[in-house]
Amino acid sequence: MPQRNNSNRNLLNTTQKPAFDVSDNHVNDKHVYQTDIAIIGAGAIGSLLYCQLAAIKQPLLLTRSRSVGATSHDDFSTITLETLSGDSLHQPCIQADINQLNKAALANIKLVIVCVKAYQVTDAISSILTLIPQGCHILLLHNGMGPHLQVLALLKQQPQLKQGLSLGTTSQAALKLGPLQVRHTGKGKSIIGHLSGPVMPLAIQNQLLAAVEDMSVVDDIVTSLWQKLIVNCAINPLTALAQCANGELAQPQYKLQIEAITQECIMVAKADGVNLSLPDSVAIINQVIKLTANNFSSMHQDIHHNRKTEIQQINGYVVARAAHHGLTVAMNQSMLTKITALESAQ
Ligand code: KPL
Repeated sequence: MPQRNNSNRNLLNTTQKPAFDVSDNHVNDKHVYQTDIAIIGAGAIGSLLYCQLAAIKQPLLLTRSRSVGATSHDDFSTITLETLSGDSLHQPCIQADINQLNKAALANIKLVIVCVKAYQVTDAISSILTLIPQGCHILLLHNGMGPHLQVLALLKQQPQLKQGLSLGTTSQAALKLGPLQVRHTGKGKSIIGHLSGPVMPLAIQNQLLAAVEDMSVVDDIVTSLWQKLIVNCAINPLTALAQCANGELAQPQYKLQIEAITQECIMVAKADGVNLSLPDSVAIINQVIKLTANNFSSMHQDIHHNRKTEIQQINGYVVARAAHHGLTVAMNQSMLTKITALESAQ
């Protein structure tokens, strides 16, 4: 069991300036959050990022209902992070229900980090778009690809909002232990990069880079996301179908399937203008299999817990882009069909 360390890190007991400048408990025009970064989504990665940012500057956690740990009249609660070394860090958590917010409350927000599941991104953006201030930057951080195209279309409809869009991905691993309790289970690189509109304000970007260990900015985020997508296209459905940990895919019987999935992805990426190498991609997949040997992929866990998976934004994205270019991707199609069948059987 990780050692508990409740003594000196409970920031709720400090005299820190509150990040919320009102005294009553109802969201109305007088409420203005004094934070400049908001995170949408209190899943494992959203909660982990929240804690990592909170160590530097108080962010705001936006969810669809404050049932994630707070009572309906309680915007202030505590979020607990179990660190890689087993310590428990307790930090103040300021959260709000997206459905109860108004524009004034978010007037100071300069960056919204969207950490919901890939299939929830468009809805989350639609809910928040009219609430965030003009020029507020949006960073999408989710598995798979595709939602960025819908978000780009939404932003195009409202050019007067001047919202910049960045994309990112993280290989940090985390496990949600409870409503406001998360365990950091693995180190990993995180990357972000600009996609459209005004760039992320430098001061905000620097806060993010300072808060998240091993996070960097890349010039060509779409290529990096394709590279990550290929890893997910191979590992996620195969582990979900075989109900195994990632390490099991090192067995020789998976070699041909992994290569076939990868080869198709590379063909489609190329048609999309992204050049990736087959040997390099297979080597990266094998490295991830080795490094995360004891982990269960997110799709394995989703199937295991009878949850909707991100198959449409993983192999489904490759199938959709292949169809767009008139290409055939039998292996990715087969993964999509099999996982969709598993989901509907649930
Ligand atoms: O991102 C992942 C996932 O599980 O979704 C991998 C890289 C496959 C690690 O488990």
